[in-house]
Amino acid sequence: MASKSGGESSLDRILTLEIVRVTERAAVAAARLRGRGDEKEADQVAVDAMRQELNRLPINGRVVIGEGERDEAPMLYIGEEVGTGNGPEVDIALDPLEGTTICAKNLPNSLAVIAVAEKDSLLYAPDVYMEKVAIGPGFPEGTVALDASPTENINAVAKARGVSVAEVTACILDRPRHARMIEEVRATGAAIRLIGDGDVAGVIHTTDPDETGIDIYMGIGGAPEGVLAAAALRCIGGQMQGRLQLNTEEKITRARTMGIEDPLKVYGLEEMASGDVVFAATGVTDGNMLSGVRFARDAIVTHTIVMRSSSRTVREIKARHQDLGKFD
Ligand code: VTB
Repeated sequence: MASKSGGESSLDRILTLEIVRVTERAAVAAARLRGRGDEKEADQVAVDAMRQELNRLPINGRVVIGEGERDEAPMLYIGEEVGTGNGPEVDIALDPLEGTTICAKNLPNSLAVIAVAEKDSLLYAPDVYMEKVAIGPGFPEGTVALDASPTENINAVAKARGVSVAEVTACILDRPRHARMIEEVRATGAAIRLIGDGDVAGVIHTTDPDETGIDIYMGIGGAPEGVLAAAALRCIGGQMQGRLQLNTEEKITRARTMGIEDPLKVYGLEEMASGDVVFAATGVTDGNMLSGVRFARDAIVTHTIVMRSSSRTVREIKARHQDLGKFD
């Protein structure tokens, strides 16, 4: 069996490069619809493209975080089997277009995202909200926690970095549900980067504050996006906690059928994504870390970050695709 701490793993290292094609292809498809105001269509073309490419991968894959339940998502639904069927059994979390609204409005940081993990190593999160807090690598373990207040978390980050609170920037989704949190964070003297969507990118941005200007992510976003972000942090490093928002009997029951017994549980990084995992994200629109797809006269240029938890290698792949027919 695969080891959980590096070393041997059922994931083939070749996959680390193979999955780049999957997000590249989804990103190119979605990028053609950037700024057209049609979120549904942009999502649909990204799903189609990702699925086609995914089915070429030499894996025995099962979608565990996908476009939704089978009856609501015709493709890449939870439980769908993908890949050629010849290869390791793996779990897949994906979001062919994370930030559909961002893409439709041609705003920064929409991505095509996938994580491929050893079987049974990703949290099977229902499609509910998740409360999240995340920081990048280089902090003492336990610097931030969901049970701490936003003020305490901001102060802890400032203290650990040896800077004043005024030099800390928190990334928060711009939603009415965050009004109190936003007020509290501003009262500390910290700055806030409000984002319209795209909290997978928001969490990843904490891993490179010099580049992105973001030190901490906090607030309530989608649970599937939480698992994807956790998979990314397992590879780059960083800390994250998540708590599902199971606030109705119906949600608690649904979660129980997915194996979640304690509705109030705080999940650490390793509990959301354990074992070996590879993660890739290609920029659709320009962003703080990744450039969006460029349509040049004779080529399509994509920018992807791809990484693997067992080796902690983080690669950036800027690809110039000259055979444009392959995207048809
Ligand atoms: C966030 C955001 C996503 O969903 O997770 C958000 O990062 C949460 O849901 O891009 P609400 O929009 O209901 O607040 C997305 O917007 C994608 O669905």
